[in-house]
Amino acid sequence: TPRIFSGIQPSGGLTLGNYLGALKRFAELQGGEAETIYCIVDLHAITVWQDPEVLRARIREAAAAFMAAGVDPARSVLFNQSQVSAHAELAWLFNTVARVGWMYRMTQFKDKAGKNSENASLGLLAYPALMAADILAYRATAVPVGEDQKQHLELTRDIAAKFNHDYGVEHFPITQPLIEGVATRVMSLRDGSKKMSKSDPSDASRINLTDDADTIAQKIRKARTDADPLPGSMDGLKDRPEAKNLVNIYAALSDETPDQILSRFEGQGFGAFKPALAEVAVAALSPITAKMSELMSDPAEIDRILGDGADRAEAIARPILEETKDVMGLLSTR
Ligand code: AQP
Repeated sequence: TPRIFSGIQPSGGLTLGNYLGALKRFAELQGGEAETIYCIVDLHAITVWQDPEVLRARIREAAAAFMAAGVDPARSVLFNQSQVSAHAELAWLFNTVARVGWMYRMTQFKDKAGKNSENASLGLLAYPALMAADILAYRATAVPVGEDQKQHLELTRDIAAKFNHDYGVEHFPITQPLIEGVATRVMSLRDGSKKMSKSDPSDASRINLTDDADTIAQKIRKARTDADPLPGSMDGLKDRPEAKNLVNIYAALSDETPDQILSRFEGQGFGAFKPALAEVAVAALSPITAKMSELMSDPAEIDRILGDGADRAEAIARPILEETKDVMGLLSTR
């Protein structure tokens, strides 16, 4: 049976990039033929240090963001990774399958570990094996993600293939990435060569899902751009990454194509484009922001929903973990 799995780290407040690259797609994929399973991956978040009180709040805030963006806990399984121990257990098994060299090649490890990689946590290096466990604990067949996660997904496929080969069984599926749409890589508002990121030190680089209308308008007004007028189609934006980014954001938020947007703004400058973009962004995001704050006013209800999701996730993952242990020659749990 087709099954979709994806996750988001509670390593900061969620951004417009997380919304367009992930959450919006998660909601759209519900009600199709595939079962949808969505996870707040807190075990990934702690691969870099998190303040415990802040982390607790961000896990609940992420759950609220999923639901506010349209993920319905009645139609999808929505849960928190550390509450389903099969993820950590399967990750250990995959640590014995994956090779150290595979991990050192990951660009996200290089970026996040920085120059002093000897001092990065072991968890940051092993991150992709845990991600493979997240996905394969459900035998997920497809994973909707932004462009930045493509390399990690290839590693999940490599782990599944090596496991199947080493043990001579067709045990895990070779999962497909779903990287679709014009906003699979939303860029920073301050630097068109960097992706918009929740952990970027500059708050002006991103739009947070908790930003109010004035803040959104102000960040868009101050977004880095060039002085040229807009061309009539995307071909004309090849060497203008900041302009291209803003047009793509507009298109993704209004469910139009970038060329449709440009046909309306051809010949106009950012003085006209930015206020229009701000209006579209506020219209799309303000209902989500409002819904998030409503949901966050009842943390006990969020915990109840996550607890229910964890029970349903566990019911799928536990038997797959037990089968995996059996394949490897480990004795099954009493
Ligand atoms: N800028 C982006 N454009 C499109 N999609 C994006 N995603 C992240 N940034 C963008 C997608 O959001 C999902 C969740 O990502 P994550 O929480 O696993 O962390 P990340 O990919 O490392 O994203 P961040 O926001 O930059 O977090 P930090 O700063 O903690 O590393 C994924 O599907 C991702 O592709």
